[in-house]
Amino acid sequence: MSVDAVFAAALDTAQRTAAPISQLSAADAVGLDTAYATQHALIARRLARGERVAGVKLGFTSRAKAQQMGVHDVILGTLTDAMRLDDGAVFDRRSAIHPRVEPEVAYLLAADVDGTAGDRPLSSLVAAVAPALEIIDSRYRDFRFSLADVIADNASAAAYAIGPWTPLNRAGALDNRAVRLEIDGRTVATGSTAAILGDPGRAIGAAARLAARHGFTLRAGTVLLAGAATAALPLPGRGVVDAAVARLGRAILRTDDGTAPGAGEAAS
Ligand code: 0L1
Ligand code: MG
Repeated sequence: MSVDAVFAAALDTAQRTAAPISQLSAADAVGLDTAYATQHALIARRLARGERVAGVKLGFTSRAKAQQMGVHDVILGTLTDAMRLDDGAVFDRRSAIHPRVEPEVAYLLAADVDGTAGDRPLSSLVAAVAPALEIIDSRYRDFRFSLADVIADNASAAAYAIGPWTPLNRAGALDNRAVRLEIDGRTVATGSTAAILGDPGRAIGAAARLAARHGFTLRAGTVLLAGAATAALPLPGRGVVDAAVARLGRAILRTDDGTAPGAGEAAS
């Protein structure tokens, strides 16, 4: 078996059993080409089980997060239909290792996007925009990884929910919208869409560039998660998570870890 197939099998098992593994790069020097080849092999395993590609996601789009991780470029991951939660649906916390949640902006692609997208107007590439929530879950122990590790691990993608779509021509400028993340009605993080590459519209060109370089295909009708507008926060065992983007709306998901409501709370 090739090295990417071996890594992909280990990551696949870690995701399916919610059991963390050691970093790949601890055992081997992994380059970016091998990392993306591993991600493609990992997704091929999911497609062989009947999942379908639903889009892509960008990671490390905020300067603060990129600096924190010591990286200088964004990364691309693959979304499948099995990761998609209906707006307001329940995510089974037990299916993940140490999930975190972050508020995002999602784009619905209006056209197939290739490496020239950075030179084309956004209006020719995007049909609609929406608030979104992404659940990330590193398959590596303690959420620790190198850049190659996290690319191989599909940019930590676990699940996502998308709120109501607004046609792009009615959405207005998106470069500095207030974003609020709430858990059980309490604001736990605030930020701005400006944290996403300075303007989330730049996500299309960035995704197109990485897609052309690393063998992804961005199809009309699929989704791009542009990146996080705040830091990612630990996903509670039970609760309601809400991402609000000013004048765009909210995306909502619920979590459940199988415990009875109120379990673990101090008796009053
Ligand atoms: O969606 C993201 O920004 C996550 C990218 C991977 C890094 C991480 O797991 O924090
Ligand atoms: Mg994200």
